[in-house]
Amino acid sequence: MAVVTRGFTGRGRREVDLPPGQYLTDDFPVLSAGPTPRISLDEWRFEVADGDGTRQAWSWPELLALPSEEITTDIHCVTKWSKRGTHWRGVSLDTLLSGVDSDVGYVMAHSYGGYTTNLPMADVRDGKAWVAYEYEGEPLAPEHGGPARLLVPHLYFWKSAKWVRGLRLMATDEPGFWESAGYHMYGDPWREQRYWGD
Ligand SMILES: Nc1nc2c(c(=O)[nH]1)N[C@H]1C(S)=C(S)[C@@H](COP(=O)(O)O)O[C@H]1N2
Ligand SMILES: [Mo]
Repeated sequence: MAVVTRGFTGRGRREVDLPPGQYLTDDFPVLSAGPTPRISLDEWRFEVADGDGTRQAWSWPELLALPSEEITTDIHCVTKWSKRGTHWRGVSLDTLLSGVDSDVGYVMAHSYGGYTTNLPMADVRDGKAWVAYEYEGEPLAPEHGGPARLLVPHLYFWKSAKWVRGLRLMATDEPGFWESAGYHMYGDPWREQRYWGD
């Protein structure tokens, strides 16, 4: 049986430290389940909604006034491309969730345009998730989720909701858009959790 060493490609790109089944790309593919929604910054809001009707909302200037962070991270799409060392700027969800009960187990991210994706609360806290509004030093392009998207790079990239408009807190886990269509409820690329049953 042939032994194939996958540490390097022909072009010398490192493929070690990539999640199983992924390949590297230098492109930034656009993956959207529908048309790109256009949101005017005057009307843009990011909202955190509790089950009991409590809401907190930030306008666009209010979001920009919050402390922001620079994030350098690899990203991994379930369609098998990965991209190294992407640079973002955004507000940590630790900041946006600081007023929220830490007992809440899950959140549903909601997007302008109707997309949803579910995440455990633990996965959007402790420096693991952001509302990102810059990519490579420029305002985030509409096709990539601008004005702002979720960035949760330790999970497959479908969890990083583009055109994010808020989080709804949930006591129990519920599937979002792709999860209802067979994608994994959690989506850890390192455990190759692409679909139900993985
Ligand atoms: N609102 C919204 N967010 C979304 C999607 C989508 O269709 N709608 N696609 C997801 C998927 S499957 C991926 S891989 C990434 C793609 O982000 P990109 O288009 O910036 O590469 O966005 C995720 N977030
Ligand atoms: Mo994806």
